[in-house]
Amino acid sequence: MKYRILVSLIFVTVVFSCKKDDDGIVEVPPSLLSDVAPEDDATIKEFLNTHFYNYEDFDELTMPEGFDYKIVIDTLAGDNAGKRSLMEDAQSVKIKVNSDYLGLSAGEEDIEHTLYYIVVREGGGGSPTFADSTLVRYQGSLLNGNLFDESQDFIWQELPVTVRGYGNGVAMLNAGTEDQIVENGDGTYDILNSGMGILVIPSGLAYFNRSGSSLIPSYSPILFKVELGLYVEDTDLDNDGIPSIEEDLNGNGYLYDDNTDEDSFSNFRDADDDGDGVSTRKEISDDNGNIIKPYPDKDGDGVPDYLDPDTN
Ligand SMILES: [Ca+2]
Ligand SMILES: [Ca+2]
Ligand SMILES: [Ca+2]
Ligand SMILES: [Ca+2]
Repeated sequence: MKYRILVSLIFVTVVFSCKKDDDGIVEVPPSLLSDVAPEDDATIKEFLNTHFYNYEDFDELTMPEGFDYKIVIDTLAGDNAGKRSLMEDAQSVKIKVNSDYLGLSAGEEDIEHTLYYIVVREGGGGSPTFADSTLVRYQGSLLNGNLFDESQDFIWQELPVTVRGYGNGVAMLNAGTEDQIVENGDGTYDILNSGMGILVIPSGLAYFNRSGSSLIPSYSPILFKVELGLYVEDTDLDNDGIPSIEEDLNGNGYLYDDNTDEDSFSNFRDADDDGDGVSTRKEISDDNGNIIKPYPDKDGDGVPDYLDPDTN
């Protein structure tokens, strides 16, 4: 017992004290989500209220000849002082975050975060879920405009990425449709009815105290310009027969915290979700390989076989 107390005291000292390590670098304890979330929200609102995007270029009536459909953000100042602010076009969603999601031991639960998004161009197709695969072009930057990542060509991207707010934000946009793909003759292509938007993400839905790269300081809200070309409906990333969206068992819009057998693979990447040695696909299929709905529950305990290590 004494030993356990000693161990936890050492743990507390190491994790929470400000100390100089061997390199002379001062370690700062992680800030609290509940402190950072309102600070980020104030920073983001200030940004949205003092900036605008080239919405007139996207309006058919005022679109310049040969417009390249690039989103440009600038400050509301000088000649542009009278433009419509980003805030006037912004919509938002609230997402609750626990500290353990960020690998922190602060024990904070359900800290509310606001994700802002602006639909710049309504896509002609449907909308993905946060669990789908999407064809996107994107630019990621800090609120001061410093670019940290981009893809100028369309790439396929699985939305359950590390930056949680990104997946939840892209899921608010509509994609284009395949019949509107036009080849440019140089290997690239455009999708004429793609959806376009701006996402502004608080750090608690992004990298928080981790710096995402040398270009992203800790506790940075980040911004993405996204063009959503296409998406795959009911993406099944581990090909186990259960669509990824259904592998969000606790229904919180996040896939990494659902892990029935507590192995190193979250359910959406685990082909044997309950770790009983029988694949999920086998546990939900008949002898001909057809998936049975509702999913079989042999012992009738309310837990389907594929999530129940007692049955298969
Ligand atoms: Ca989840
Ligand atoms: Ca699975
Ligand atoms: Ca299984
Ligand atoms: Ca089972």
